[in-house]
Amino acid sequence: MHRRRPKSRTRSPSGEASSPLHIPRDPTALDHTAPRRTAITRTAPQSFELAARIKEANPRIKIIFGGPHPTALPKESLEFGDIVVTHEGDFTLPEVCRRLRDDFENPVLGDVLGVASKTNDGEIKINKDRPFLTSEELSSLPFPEYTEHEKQYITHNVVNTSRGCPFECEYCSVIDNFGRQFRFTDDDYTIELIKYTIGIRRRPIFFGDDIFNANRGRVKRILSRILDEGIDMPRWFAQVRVESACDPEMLKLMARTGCSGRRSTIPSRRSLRAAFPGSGRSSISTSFGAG
Ligand code: B12
Ligand code: SF4
Repeated sequence: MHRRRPKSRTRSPSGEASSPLHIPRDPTALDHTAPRRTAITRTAPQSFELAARIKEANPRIKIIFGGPHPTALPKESLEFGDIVVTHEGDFTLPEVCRRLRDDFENPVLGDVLGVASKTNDGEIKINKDRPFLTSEELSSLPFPEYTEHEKQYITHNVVNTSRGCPFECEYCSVIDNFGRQFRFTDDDYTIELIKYTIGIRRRPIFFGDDIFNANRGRVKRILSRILDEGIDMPRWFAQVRVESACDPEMLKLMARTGCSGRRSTIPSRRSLRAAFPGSGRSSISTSFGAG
């Protein structure tokens, strides 16, 4: 059954009715109305169409793209927007906004790591990458905020406690976006983030970590704390490698804390053999059969 969506027409903070596109009248307004578009490959065409419509309405507006797709193909995104933030945007986007505040028409971006941009003459510049955030930096990021409007659409709360993946499946875009170095939030931060997320709106949790069990000791510690602290977890899901099947203790902790589903990567045979010489078809079937 489809739930009816609320009408998309909304009000700006000033109370003024705005169009569903939320095109700011003042293109230099770098508040939440400034067009910043995320794109994965599946949604890139819609993002590009939206960008084209915004530019048509007001060509002075600067459009900033980010996300896995613009990171992989920045030049393509620059056909529709002005700036691409590649890889992680946590530190790069605030820096780009500072540069736009300094000079909106001709921002100096040449020295900002993790940026691709187009000059007013159409020249494309792709800067060097910004180093990935460390575990300490990830553990100091503010928790995600949602407007009341956004909260209405939450069907699952996505909680991210790590980035990157130490494996290298050739079909996967994670390495390109977040790198091979596995970085993760510390235990205290992770527990607080989980509690905070449950408080936003009680919905099932999807851990967006590409590989939730990459550090099994850490996951066991966190799940044990959830039990010890009596955190009332909603149903939760995570993406794990089939190797979790080799760890009954972890599977039990997952089940006891309310895990009701795992999306398992079936790695390429090459990467599986390199990482776990003993694993293979039997561990895959154990993983799907367990829990
Ligand atoms: C959670 C998730 C989902 C959830 C989303 C639920 C939700 N409400 O958020 C669900 C299950 C619905 C989902 C569905 C799909 N997903 Co998905 N998903 C993820 C996952 C696991 C986590 C996303 C996340 O929160 N990441 C954490 C944040 C911090 O990272 P991020 O979004 O990349 O953002 C950072 C940077 O990219 C950048 N950034 C991102 N956007 C922007 C925007 C601006 C302006 C700036 C400056 C920076 C910036 O800054 C951020 C902070 O550093 C990712 C894998 C991953 N690890 O990212 C896959 C992933 C995004 N999904 C992917 C895919 C393919 C899909 C589907 C197409 C699958 C399918 N076949 O149906 C669908 C598409 C859904 C749709 N919209 O049409 C791919 C995209 C690959 C690609 N080439 O683009 C990914 C990367 C997984 C993978 N490795 O293949 N997904
Ligand atoms: S294990 Fe998963 S996240 Fe890591 S490279 Fe393979 S498919 Fe990508």
